[in-house]
Amino acid sequence: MKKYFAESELIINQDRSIFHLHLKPEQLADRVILVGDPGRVALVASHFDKKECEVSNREFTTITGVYRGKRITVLSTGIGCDNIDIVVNELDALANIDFRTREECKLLRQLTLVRIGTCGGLQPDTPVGTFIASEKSIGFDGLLNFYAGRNDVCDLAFEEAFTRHMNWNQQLCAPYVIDADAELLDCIASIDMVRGVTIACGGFFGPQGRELRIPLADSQQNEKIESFEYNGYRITNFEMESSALAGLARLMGHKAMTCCMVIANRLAKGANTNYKNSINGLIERVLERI
Ligand code: R1P
Ligand code: URA
Repeated sequence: MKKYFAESELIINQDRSIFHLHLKPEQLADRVILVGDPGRVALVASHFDKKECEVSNREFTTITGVYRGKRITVLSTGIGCDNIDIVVNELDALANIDFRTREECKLLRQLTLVRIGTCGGLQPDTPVGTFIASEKSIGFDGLLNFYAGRNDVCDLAFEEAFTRHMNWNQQLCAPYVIDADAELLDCIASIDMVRGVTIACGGFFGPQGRELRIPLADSQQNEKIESFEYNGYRITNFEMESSALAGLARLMGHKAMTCCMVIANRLAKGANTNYKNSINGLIERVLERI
């Protein structure tokens, strides 16, 4: 029996676009670039040879166009894993649910999702300006724990080693460890990118060990993270979306990965706020390789 998705579960606007993204199924390309900042969408699309459509609602701005013969959709997610839950579920619905019948499509479409973001570097060899491709992501955000099948797609041995090393506080949600799509990673992450393990946090300050006026629950968190090693892996960077993206994509059968430019190095205590031009180098690489 085919699953039917009721009006409250799959919200479709009157113009047949999906609730938050305001996109229609035919406006979505198979190759999708996700960026946090809505302003980064125009920068990516400035490389397109042809623009097909531009749609905007809330923090979600989308342009679909063609880059050297490849049809690509670029879309902003805003900040945080909560938005990734919305974006990836709505992209999957656009690709794999028939909006007229509200049933799953007979032939499923696989999307290729690449996030281009900014991040904080955690190691001496990840200075400001480094491009880091997330081979694995550790979700501090808890999102994947709400979905069935989480244990089938996560690296449970890595989770066990990490929670033991961190002396994990049971008041926090369980961290989950998820791999990027291996084939996609090989396409995108050439020698000009460091492959690493990324922690995706549910916040920019406390969850990433930034202490302003309020003391942190664990003042040693970042030192423990920086010294963690498991099977040759060490943790390279903090951002806020890669784990939710890799995890949901894996459960849905899409290919996904994240690459970010380091704009702050937490060890050297330096930051670059003038990064908007230099991230163009990362965008050009992804457009060539996707
Ligand atoms: C925080 O400043 C934001 O920057 C990073 C984080 O993941 C978070 O979204 O990525 P973006 O530059 O893609 O937004
Ligand atoms: N984005 C983050 O989430 N953290 C940083 O330190 C920099 C960018």
